[in-house]
Amino acid sequence: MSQLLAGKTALVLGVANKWSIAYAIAAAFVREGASLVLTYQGERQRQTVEEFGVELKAAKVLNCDVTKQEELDSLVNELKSVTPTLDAAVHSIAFANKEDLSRPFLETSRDGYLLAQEVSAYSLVAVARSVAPLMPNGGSVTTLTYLGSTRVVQNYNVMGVAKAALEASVRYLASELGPLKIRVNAISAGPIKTTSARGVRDFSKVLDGVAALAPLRRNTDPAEVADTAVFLASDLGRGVTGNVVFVDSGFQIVGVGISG
Ligand code: 1JT
Repeated sequence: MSQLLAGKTALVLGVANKWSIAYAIAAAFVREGASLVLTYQGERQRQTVEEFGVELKAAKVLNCDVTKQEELDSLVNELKSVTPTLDAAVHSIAFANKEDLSRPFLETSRDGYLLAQEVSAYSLVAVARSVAPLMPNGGSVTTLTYLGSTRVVQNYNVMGVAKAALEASVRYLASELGPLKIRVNAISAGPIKTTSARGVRDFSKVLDGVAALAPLRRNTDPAEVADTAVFLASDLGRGVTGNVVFVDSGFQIVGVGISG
């Protein structure tokens, strides 16, 4: 397109497979001229992500489980040997137990709640702390969120609470990292049929309901989310920090809708 990220190096965490939002973002970053470092979580995903690394001509593909501080520390060390500085980081990571996305929220276990918070919200703080020293010229950190953070969305439950913490973390991080010229933002994507979402009960009905009511009368394409991630990581986004940018066909503005 227009090489919006020419000369920039980006770290993308959260590629698991072809349907991952992080994969669409990595592909768009490469299209715009960025050099990539990808991470995978554990041996099970190693081969898949390494293949994407070859396809996308990534400078490096590294292991990183964001719940382990020592893995984040070694990620930083390995990053230093790949690139002197980093310009952008994309955090596209979330997890909750499947039963916590179907049982009543009231039944959420202590462990399930803490797990969702650790993987889906605290990890952004840990990643930002790790990458900030690699951004001496400033940079951009972008995470992915969902409307269930501020509205009650059936079944989203413990993930909604984790995304609320994630969005608040974006604001506090943006405030503290702003003086270092590091911007921190979230993209709130409309529902997308990723592998994570496939396990969610009645997800196809959610997609149909959203497409019927959204101003654009369709669902969200991962490529649209990726293009907004390009904007935020690029110089075009230089004045934007601490924000939640909705890429959801406009669904979030609708109060009472009449479908059809
Ligand atoms: C996780 C999952 C995080 C699914 C997610 C997610 N963020 C968005 N989705 C998709 C989704 C899910 C529901 C929904 C709308 C979108 C699954 C596993 C762990 C993390 O409800 C209408 C439930």
